[in-house]
Amino acid sequence: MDKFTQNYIDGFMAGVIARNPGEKEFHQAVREVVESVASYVTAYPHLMDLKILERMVEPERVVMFRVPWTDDRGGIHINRGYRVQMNSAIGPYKGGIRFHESVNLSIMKVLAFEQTFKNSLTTLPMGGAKGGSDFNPKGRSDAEVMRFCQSFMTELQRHIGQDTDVPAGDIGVGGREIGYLFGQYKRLRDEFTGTLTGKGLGWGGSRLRPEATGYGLCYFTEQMLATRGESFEGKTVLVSGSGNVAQYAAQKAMRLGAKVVTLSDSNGFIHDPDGLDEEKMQFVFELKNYRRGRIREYADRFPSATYYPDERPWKIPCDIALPCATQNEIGKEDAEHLVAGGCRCVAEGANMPSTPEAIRIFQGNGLLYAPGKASNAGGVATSGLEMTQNSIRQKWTAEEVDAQLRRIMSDIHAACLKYGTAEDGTVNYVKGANIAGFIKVADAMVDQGLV
Ligand code: NDP
Ligand code: 2IT
Repeated sequence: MDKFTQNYIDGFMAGVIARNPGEKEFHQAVREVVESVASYVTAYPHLMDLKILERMVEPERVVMFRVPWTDDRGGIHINRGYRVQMNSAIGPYKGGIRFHESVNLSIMKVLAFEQTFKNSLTTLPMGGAKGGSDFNPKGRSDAEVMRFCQSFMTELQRHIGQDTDVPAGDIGVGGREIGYLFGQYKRLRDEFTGTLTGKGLGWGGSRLRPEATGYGLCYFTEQMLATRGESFEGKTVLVSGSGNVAQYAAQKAMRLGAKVVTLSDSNGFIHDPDGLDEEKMQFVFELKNYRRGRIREYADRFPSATYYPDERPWKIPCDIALPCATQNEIGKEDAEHLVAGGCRCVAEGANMPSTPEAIRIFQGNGLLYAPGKASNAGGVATSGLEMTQNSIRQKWTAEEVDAQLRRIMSDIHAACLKYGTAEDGTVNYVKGANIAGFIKVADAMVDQGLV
């Protein structure tokens, strides 16, 4: 990198850190993007003159609000709600809602920032946003979750709409929560529109939206493996998490011929050397989605599996790792274990699961490595397809949605190759995804003037 570009990055990051003190996750996410796109920006000086990057790191709007609710015994709780509307240059704001005790403004800004580039990569017209609350749904009754969702939506509904901002699920927000949120939105606004995605199949949801993030991740991984003449067939795969993304990533990898040997939650992981099969998957769906149990129960049910409390799956030897739980779940040592265990491909189902040190280890050892904004974009892409179906008041078949999802993941992969292939033929998917995502948003911002 030339000295001018390096100085540009240093100066830019100093400004971001000064303006957003203490938000270390946000600094990390911005640095990764800026390091990827700086050469492009300095090569097109109008982007510097128009301060396009400076505008991109400043959310268009941030809403923070009080969410009061009562538990089943009448006790009063106060949580904090957020919606970060980051960028609307290429479409209405779009992004998930997360309910987890770790939610704070910095995490929301990171996810909204990442979402802007991810949504751009999908080829669909969607801007970037993220929302959520530090509410912890674990151990809460359905009635408590419903009252929380209703209180959350009572404020959020002022800020969203089918052509303004369209939320969806994320950690802690699945079909049950989207139902309660939609019900309250409809009641307060008196309109039945596609303002949320991930809706139930009988009331506006798209076929394959629940499956889309995990399936899309596997379609993207297939494309990565194909660049080296490989496939999922016969490969040993580690999956972390056991929620929405993990379940369908595991199911698809298994159906594509891989042996999936791990799943996890925040308490530990299970290792099943025999691999998952359809019966074991059904048990996991039922355990996690209906009984809301813990992954340790898998090892009670299937004697081929061992449960490891307080550990992550990354020490188990594998060919492919699909982290599908949460941010920063693969640190430096975990990455070293993966490399030592023979791993050749890491594709992220979660958002930012690998730390910058871990990514350097993957890239330094020649692994195929895909950042979540490219490899997990199938979820929001299918949300975009749900928006289209809602607008035209039609419902596509699973085959139609699946074909579109495959095409979109393939287009994202092609965009990563276009902008990320080095002269020696190696592919830097981080650089490719960041530049491809950036160009479309930047061009739209240039066209639309100083807003
Ligand atoms: P779920 O809530 O369905 O599942 C989350 C899973 O990750 C659970 O197994 C959970 O375990 C585990 N997990 C959550 N937080 C932690 C933590 N701090 N440490 C260890 N494990 C943790 O969420 P999703 O499957 O929807 O989301 C998973 C990831 O995928 C997130 O990064 C999300 O942003 C990303 N993503 C989701 C999309 C979607 O469409 N849903 C689309 C694109 C990305 P536990 O039960 O113990 O909390
Ligand atoms: O991180 C993500 O892309 C999501 N949680 C899905 C967002 C969406 O609008 O479907």
